[in-house]
Amino acid sequence: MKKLLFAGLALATTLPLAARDADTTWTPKGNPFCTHKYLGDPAALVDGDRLYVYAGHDECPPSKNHYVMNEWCVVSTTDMQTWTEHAYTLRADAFPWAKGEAWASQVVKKNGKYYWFVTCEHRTIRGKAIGVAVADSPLGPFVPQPEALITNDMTKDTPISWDDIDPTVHIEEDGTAYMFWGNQQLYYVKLSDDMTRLAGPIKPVDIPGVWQPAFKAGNDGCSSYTEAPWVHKHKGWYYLTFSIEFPEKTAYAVSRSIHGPWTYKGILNEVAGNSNTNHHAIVNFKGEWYFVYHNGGINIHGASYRRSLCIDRLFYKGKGELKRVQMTTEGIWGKQ
Ligand code: FUB
Repeated sequence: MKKLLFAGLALATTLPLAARDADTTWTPKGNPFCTHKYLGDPAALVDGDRLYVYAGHDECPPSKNHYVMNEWCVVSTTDMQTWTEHAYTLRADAFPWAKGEAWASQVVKKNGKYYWFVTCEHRTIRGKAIGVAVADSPLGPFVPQPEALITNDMTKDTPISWDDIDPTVHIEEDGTAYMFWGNQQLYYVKLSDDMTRLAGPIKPVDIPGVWQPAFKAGNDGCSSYTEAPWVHKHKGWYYLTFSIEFPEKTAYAVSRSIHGPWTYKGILNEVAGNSNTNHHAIVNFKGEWYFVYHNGGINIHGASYRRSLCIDRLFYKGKGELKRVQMTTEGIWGKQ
């Protein structure tokens, strides 16, 4: 196990320390908090006394500007101070139906099993698709299911081939799971009890005040939905957070039911430094709420296609409202 003790952000550079056969530990001093590797699209899971953050590996060379993403990585902590990047990675080409491209993902736990929902380019059906891999441990090994759950030919609300991306799964108290996803158009569907099949029709999600192609009538003066949904529940309110516009901000809507109706509440997080995307996760860990996100802030070469993980606090105002996130360099490690 390698120990990295960063003396400060001045040392935050791309260190060649991410050996695949060994865990790597370090103690962050601020945001971005993981600086030895470019990672984007964070998804958070609390299991036992550990917080896991699953993220896509941005491998785009500094001379290029497009996504090069072949695998997802896992970092975790028990105290927010000491972090570990685990040797285990899940590769997009491990999915038999996928051509590659490890876009956004999320891991959820149900009945003692772990389900890693992923976005990849489909091998035979043009466009992005969503699939799932299953494991007995949060660190795998995850076994990819043979077929994709959602393919581009199943959704017709946009003409684009990348509308089926960014899965996020919310599990109700009774165990019923719903998956939300989508670029430009937000969709949701009920999942089967074993989480590996659809258990109902795909439905578009209407958020009045947020423009999506299927809801053209509401276009006047609306923000436009882009991607990256996340659903969580707090004190009887469902919070649906998602990226709007481009470059992206995170916005949110609330409801008393997972099925809506959703009330748009506006911006939660502004454009994140040096990144055109604003992918996030919201998680409660040991009694505190956190906003996990990416920016392009690694010195050197950080950018929209070489993103890095950040964490700041999330606060509720009450009555279904959130305080706007304050992105900070100190993150959760400096004075609040
Ligand atoms: O990482 C590729 C894509 O960028 C994700 O799927 C989107 O959410 C955006 O972050």
